[in-house]
Amino acid sequence: MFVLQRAGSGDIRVKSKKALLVVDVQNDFCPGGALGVPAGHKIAPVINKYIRIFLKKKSVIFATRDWHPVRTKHFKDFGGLWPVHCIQNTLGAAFHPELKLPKEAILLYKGMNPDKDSYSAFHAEDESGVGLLVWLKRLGIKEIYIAGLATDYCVKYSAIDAIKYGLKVKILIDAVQGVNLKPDDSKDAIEKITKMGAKKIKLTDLTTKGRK
Ligand code: VGL
Ligand code: ZN
Repeated sequence: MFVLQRAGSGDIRVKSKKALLVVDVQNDFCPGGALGVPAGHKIAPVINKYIRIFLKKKSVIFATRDWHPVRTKHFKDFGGLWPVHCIQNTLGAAFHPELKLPKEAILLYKGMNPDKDSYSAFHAEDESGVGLLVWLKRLGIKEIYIAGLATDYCVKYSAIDAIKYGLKVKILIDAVQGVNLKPDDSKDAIEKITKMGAKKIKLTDLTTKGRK
């Protein structure tokens, strides 16, 4: 067992080679937010169930937040694709109130570079600047379960990177939602990452008796 001591929050007792990655479940990506995904908030209770399963197994849980400065090329006003969203330390950038993250979760931030779009959680880092890949290596994680927002951006690029880095990838199909700038974007994203080797799973695959 690997015990990681953390200042200010729970120690992490990692007994498992599997990790849960909760991507960008933030107010601005939920209905009413600056870039609201229509059913964004509906995945929070489902993710909470996954969180309880992973906690029970002493698996590590990561949660990313899109965390932008006021000026960034990511925003339409400065040449990018998106309306202003997830500005650092605003309510829009806060986790959705229904998401119940445990104190042991490792929080990661991304999108701070004003000159770049960065969607993948592998561009995210913790408050000390330690990135996701370093964390995964430290903890010996071989397999990552991905949930969150948005299917066609951060979830997609995180999955692609995870596969490139040699991890086994599971997409929690009942716990992701997409932006769909084009109507089929999320469907295409899932198709692409499953072709690359990610597997789709849902809650009952983990809770049904007789599982391996
Ligand atoms: C995202 C659009 C803009 C994401 C971030 O995290 O999926 N999408 N910024
Ligand atoms: Zn963003």
